[in-house]
Amino acid sequence: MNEALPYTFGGIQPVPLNRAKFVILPVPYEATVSFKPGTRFGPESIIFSSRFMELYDEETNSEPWKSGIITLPEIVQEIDSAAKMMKKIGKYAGKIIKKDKFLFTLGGEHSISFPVINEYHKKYPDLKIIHFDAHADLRVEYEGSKSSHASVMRRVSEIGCEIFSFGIRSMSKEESEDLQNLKNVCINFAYKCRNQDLIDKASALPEGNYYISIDIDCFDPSIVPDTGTPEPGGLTWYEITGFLKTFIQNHTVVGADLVELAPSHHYCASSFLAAKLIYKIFAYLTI
Ligand SMILES: [Mn+2]
Repeated sequence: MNEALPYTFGGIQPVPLNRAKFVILPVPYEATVSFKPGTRFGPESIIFSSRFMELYDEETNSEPWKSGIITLPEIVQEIDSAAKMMKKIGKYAGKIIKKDKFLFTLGGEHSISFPVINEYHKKYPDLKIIHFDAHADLRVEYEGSKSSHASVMRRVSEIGCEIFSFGIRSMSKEESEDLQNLKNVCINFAYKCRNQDLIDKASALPEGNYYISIDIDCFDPSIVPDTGTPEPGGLTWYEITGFLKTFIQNHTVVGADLVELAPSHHYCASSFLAAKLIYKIFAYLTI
């Protein structure tokens, strides 16, 4: 029994970078929130909760922590400039990606995904995106910002990545019209992502190198109320983990992020779910 529980993801004792398969990068960035604030507290709440998870995964009979998980210090927010912050995230992420690590970035608002995906795209020109979200995030710009959380998948589409979005149930008329011309974006609306239908879609996706971006608001608000814009009609734990298990078993996944958790307080179920979902992904990647 350890006498001290480290303040790291999973409460795991730090290992040197060369012995770690997984790297957690906390990015508590929040600048372009449109409804309920608080995503800047997402990473610390996920890490706090993760320290109380079981490190044995019963579903896969595995112990993902043995592959080596390290938690990096958080990236300090650049308050004056979104562009400066995006550049800083890209620089940090790029260093880890070059070392062939599986980078798992914790937001913060969804805009932080773009600089990380951009770095992965430099390494994997065929990079494809699995995007779980209530929102399409395809706006050209939002409230005058091209780096808004509501524009992140538009930016990703512009660099040429193929995007497969799941759980979408909120978008503007303009986004819907633009979708006709966005040939590299495939939207799976929430009402078509129910139960086994969603899991069946996982094995049908094309081969390639994938990055998974999870906006926590893809879950139904009855399961995850702690997010900036909770939309009714969301997905369940078993729908999303079922998809991820099947998808990861049949595809190559090189990086991931989880964003938009806006915790009410430290002990809530939303933060614990986020922590456990990340650890599940590590379990699926190691079996
Ligand atoms: Mn969203």
